[in-house]
Amino acid sequence: MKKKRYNVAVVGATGVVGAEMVKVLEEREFPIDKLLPLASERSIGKSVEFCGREIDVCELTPESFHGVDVALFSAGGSVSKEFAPIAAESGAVVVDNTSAFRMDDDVPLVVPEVNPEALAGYKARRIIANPNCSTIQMIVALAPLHRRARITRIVVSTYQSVSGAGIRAMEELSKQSVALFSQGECRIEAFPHRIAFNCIPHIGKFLGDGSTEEEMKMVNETHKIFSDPSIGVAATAVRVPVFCGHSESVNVEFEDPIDPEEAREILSSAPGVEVIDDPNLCRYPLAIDATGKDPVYVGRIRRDASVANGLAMWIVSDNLRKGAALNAVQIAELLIRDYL
Ligand code: L14
Repeated sequence: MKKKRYNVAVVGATGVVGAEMVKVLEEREFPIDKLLPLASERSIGKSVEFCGREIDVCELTPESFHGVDVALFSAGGSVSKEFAPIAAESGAVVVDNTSAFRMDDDVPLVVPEVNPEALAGYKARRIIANPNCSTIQMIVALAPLHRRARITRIVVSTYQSVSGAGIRAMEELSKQSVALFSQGECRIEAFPHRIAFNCIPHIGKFLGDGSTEEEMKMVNETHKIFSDPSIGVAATAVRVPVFCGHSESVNVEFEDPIDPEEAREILSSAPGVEVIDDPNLCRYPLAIDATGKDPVYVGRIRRDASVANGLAMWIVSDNLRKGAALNAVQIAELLIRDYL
């Protein structure tokens, strides 16, 4: 018989994404029997608020997962590498928000609006990977256009907020901003350079070829989710002094002709997408408007006349919601609907 309620663990519950996961689970009324917030020893004594109750955070140990049906992980790649297989072994299905397993052939990488069918592959290891925030919002907006006219090449530059890098990174942006206005000391810890009033073209480690990890994630994950490694993807990932919400300038080349009006129409009825595109009224997507919201916002849709079938657009979403917590919870929703 189908279970009606599930025991759900959130690993990294005291982090920025973990807290958002707990919030999204509550908002969407995920059918939870027991919520189990897990974190490292440092967070013991803390609690999370869930459905009007305070729930104590428990220390993550190999024994944490007995009786857990679904485990959402967002405590960093090394924690996932160590504990996700243990959770799976204990009988839970893991939805992992880190990059630990994304490119493993036997782990599905899922964006529910785009490739829900891939979820079936979870049975091999009982692990499902949640893509990178910048990949998710780009692919939610591009998938409906890809279905219509087939994408051959994508050139993307990101304008990524600091919240993806955690609470300390958010505090660093505030503190530096205050310091710069008051001749205080400007400490640099969370990023390689000062982030206040600056743009840093460096997210993740540099790889041997001059690109960064974040950029290569966008390339490789796009290929995997679209099941098409032939799509050209050129990405530049930039950190900007924005607290929440990633923005992306995206130029797309298609096999078949597609004009801006048709793209606008397709995107207007696409799941998870909202078009905001009225330049005459200064209406286009903005990170500050996307914060706390679910959709992927698309605007500035126009022809890219530098190639045969080209479009340019501006894609914005809350990196903590659709880019992380919301997508993970949507995966869990599909999982219980179809498999648990
Ligand atoms: O791949 O630093 O999930 O903003 C998400 C946060 C990569 C880094 C991922 C950041 C990470 C990113």
